[in-house]
Amino acid sequence: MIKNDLFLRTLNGETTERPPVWFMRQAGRYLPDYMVLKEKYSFFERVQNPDLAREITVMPIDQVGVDAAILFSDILVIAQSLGLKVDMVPGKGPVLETATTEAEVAALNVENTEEFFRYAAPAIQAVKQGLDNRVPLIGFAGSPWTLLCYMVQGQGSKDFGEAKRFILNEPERAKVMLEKITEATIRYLHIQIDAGCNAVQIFDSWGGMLSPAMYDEFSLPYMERITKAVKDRVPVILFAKGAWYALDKLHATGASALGLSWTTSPEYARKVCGPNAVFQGNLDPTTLLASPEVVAKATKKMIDSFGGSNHIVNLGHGVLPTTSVDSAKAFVETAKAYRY
Ligand code: 1CP
Repeated sequence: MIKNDLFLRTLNGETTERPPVWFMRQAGRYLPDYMVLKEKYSFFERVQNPDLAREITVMPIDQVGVDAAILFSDILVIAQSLGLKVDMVPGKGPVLETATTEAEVAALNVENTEEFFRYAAPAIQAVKQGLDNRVPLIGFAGSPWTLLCYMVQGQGSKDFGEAKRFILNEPERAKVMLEKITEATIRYLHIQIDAGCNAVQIFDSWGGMLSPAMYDEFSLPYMERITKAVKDRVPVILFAKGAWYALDKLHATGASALGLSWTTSPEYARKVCGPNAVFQGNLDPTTLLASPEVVAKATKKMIDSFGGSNHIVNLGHGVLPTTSVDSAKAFVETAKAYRY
């Protein structure tokens, strides 16, 4: 039994005394103790070594007091498992081998998934020990479209122009790739759930870069397949950043909650999905650059705007590396002091 199960009860649609709170990207990025580990070990050592994965994943529980942990890993592990090299270049971000030709896409190897992720169960079990049933553990993956963005572009981008060019010029090949990413992702999520993850989130970080029609064709069907494959085992949260136009369809997948970015109003989301939908979000992450007093006020206002219950307090995207620990704490403490 998990002692603080506020997050799981909210995902289950239950009315709780206050909203649970956690941060997207809480396990890396801004905590000073993480920065020390970042200097000492490579990114994939931090992901794959059980002791490091445990220390980093548990850190925000001990230091900031959030109501859920998210496994320390990255969405790009699926590109690796499919056979593409991924380098985390300090100061630059990820640089990947790409797959765009027919032969390169054909070579992406779904059958390698279990072999590649043999490190994951020991890492997750170590994290679960470190959590000692205090709070639930969230597993995660990227959406197939967001993965394709990196696997075609080879790095982050403001517009993912190469990825867009690829799906426009080679839609059928793109769909073969999206199918393979979907299959590998479902297998990986089952590994995470088998090892003890209590919920999973799918990050469609670049979903909102697609037009509504393109979203229906290149992202939604794959998000839906993943959700249907695991939702009877654990609650699923779908976060499609900026894809406000797809909320009704994402809700219809049977996901337990939908993440909202800060450009989507809670009023609009409620109107589209109904009073029983559970939402997660959605404070603008730059708000946390302000003083703790300003953060506390903005957080309370944001919680009020969700209208009471069926809400998981979070940011509208990942916490920024320049966030101060005091402002992060003000966000968490405001949610914890709130009463419906
Ligand atoms: O060594 C480092 O600290 C490198 C920075 C870093 C970290 C801490 C990267 C490289 N990934 C991560 C961990 C990570 N990534 C987590 C778990 C830990 C945490 O809570 O921070 C999660 C959930 C992710 C998810 C992720 N990776 C997303 C989806 C969420 C989002 O922010 O939109 C995306 C798009 C990535 C790709 C990625 N990995 C790393 C970077 C710098 C990026 C962004 C690249 C870009 O587009 O510019």
